Amino acid sequence: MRSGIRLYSSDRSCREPGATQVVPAHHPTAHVSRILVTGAGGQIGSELVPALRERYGADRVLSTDIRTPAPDDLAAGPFQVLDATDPLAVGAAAMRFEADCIYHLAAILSAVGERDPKLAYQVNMGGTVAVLEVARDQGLSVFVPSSIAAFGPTTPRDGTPQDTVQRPTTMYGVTKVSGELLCDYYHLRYGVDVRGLRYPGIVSWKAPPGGGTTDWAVEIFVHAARGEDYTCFLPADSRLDMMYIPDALRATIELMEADGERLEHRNAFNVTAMQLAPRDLAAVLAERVPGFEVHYDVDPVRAEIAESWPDRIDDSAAREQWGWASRYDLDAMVDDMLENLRALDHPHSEG
Ligand code: NAD
Ligand code: AKB
Repeated sequence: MRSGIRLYSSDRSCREPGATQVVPAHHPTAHVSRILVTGAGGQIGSELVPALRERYGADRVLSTDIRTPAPDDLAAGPFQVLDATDPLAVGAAAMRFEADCIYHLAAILSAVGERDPKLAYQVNMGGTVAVLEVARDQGLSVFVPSSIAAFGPTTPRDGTPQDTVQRPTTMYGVTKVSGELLCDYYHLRYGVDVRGLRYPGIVSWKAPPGGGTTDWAVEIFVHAARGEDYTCFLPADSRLDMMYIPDALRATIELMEADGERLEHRNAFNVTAMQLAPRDLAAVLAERVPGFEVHYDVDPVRAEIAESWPDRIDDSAAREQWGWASRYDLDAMVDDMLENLRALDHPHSEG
């Protein structure tokens, strides 16, 4: 059990001030968090920040990114332009905001990372080290997401265990494994309460995805909601783990609120909700959108990346150690995605 060799015990996870609609309260002892979120303008951050604000209070969550958000998002709570790879700037922002927790989302994703591996290395490793150093210095807790990309072609593909071979073949994956190890090191060596999830591909409707291999699973919905056919860049049978954003947000907050003493693992937990290939989603969408068709124009780079990732990861460690369970299955996700996208005036599209 890894926690048995912990050098210090300074668990300062983000505890809730009171029950909200996002996740049920776990802790009777209210510890009111002040949270700094890096990379907050991305696919996950643009939904995690509102969820955190709903739970902890709008003025207790500082949204930061290198990009300035849209005016509506700016009005919703505090925002600061912040380069997550600059430790002095991150440290000053955390100090000024009196943060006790950082959710570190700033990253370059897999497809963009293969186009510019040096940038992926600089942002992903530079950002993670900067945030961990600030956390060590100021005694903050930290959430650092990993990914199914932390696995590689020599990893067992079906029922991928929590602890297994991790030899990824993308720069993104290399930074994710290195990030997991660094997070474990800062926990063991300095007692930093750092936790992480290996997110699968995240399906969401609010913000476009940021340049990953699983982006097709968002783009296909945007096209279907507009009544347009979709041309997919992965092969029809390329199956990967996926999760709908409400489950991803809940997993994130539940992990950060979990009792640290129960966590044998920390960086990072396998979590999944469903396994999807383009063919599967195409079939379910065609049932709901008459005439909807998916065509294939396979991008060999992204197809090879997808081929190197597992088909189905085993998330039993998360289930056992902090009670993780997904709620959205394929049908529930499809209905909710279509409803939300159709309600938008101009559904985004990267496709
Ligand atoms: P995204 O690409 O949509 O957003 C990343 C954000 O980081 C962007 O808003 C970008 O402007 C910002 N950013 C880039 N460089 C920065 C820097 N130097 N300083 C500050 N901000 C910077 O990514 P996402 O999908 O929201 O992913 C968030 C985290 O979750 C990442 O660590 C990613 O690896 C992980 N993850 C995402 C998925 C997914 O399907 N979305 C799956 C697995 C893991
Ligand atoms: C990507 O495709 O790069 C991300 C991920 C699974 O980490 N969505």
